Amino acid sequence: MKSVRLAAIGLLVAIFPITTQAAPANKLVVGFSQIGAESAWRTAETESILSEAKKRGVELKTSDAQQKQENQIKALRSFVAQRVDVIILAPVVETGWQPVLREVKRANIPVVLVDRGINVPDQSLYATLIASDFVQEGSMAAEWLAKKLNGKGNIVELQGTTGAAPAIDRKKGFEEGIGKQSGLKVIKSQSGDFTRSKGKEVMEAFLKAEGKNIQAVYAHNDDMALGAIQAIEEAGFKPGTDIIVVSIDGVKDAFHAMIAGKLNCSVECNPLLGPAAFDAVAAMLAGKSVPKKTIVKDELFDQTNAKNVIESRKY
Ligand code: GYE
Repeated sequence: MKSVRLAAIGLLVAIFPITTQAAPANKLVVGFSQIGAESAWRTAETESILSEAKKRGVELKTSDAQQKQENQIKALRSFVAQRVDVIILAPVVETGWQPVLREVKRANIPVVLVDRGINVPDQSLYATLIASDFVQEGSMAAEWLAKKLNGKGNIVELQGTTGAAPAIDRKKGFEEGIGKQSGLKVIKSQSGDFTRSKGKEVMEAFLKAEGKNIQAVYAHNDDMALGAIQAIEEAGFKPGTDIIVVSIDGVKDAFHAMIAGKLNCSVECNPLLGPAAFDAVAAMLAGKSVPKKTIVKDELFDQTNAKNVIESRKY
């Protein structure tokens, strides 16, 4: 992919490098504020947006916020200053967006939210949200685990980034799911920030504190589960057997871990949002109305079907 670095917008660029896919003048210009590169899911989403922009001949300005909302706010302001036509925003957390989105609205730039939702009293501050149903993902994981444990056991939970929609909703959906089973208890719950290294670190602490008391791990994403699997092995237990491991995303490495017997189940969360995001952009620019929310459908995979579907997985 050909990308050139914008040179002339001073300090903002120095701190938050914005890369641009070159395109002829008068082409559509879209600003994409991405959260970071914390997980394999995130990388797949970025690639999907980049390749779809390229395919459609859209000039894309991309900014990586390194998991920090303040960086995303600065990126949005720089997109306004550069007068982009549309902004695609993957918001790291749910709250705190109202002031900057007001500025974006005043500049008449429509906002397409991808993958995570936000909490704003004024719904007119964004045009549309394209995302999975995270509450449902959490309850799918809970139902699967409840069955596996016959409704009895101690669970430790690795939460996603604090304040992020998928962390809040996957916790909620899981609690609702196991709530019905009185023998299931979440004995520890902490954020692993959706990363492999943090997932490992938090799991090490859980194992130190609870050891053999832990029957299962519920991780809000595959990367944290893969980190936890390492911690479990290093502590001398067998992941997938001594401790059941359930997570969300359905990335390739999760399929490899299921086939290896170390991960038990992964609820899919589709990151390939580029086509839907740019369909929404095109519809809006053509003056058509877009739905306020488009829910991406997800499936569940476990050790019984991982082998049969791994070849067909696209991320
Ligand atoms: O599950 C996780 C990522 O926002 C749905 O963010 C996304 C989540 C995804 O880092 O792996």
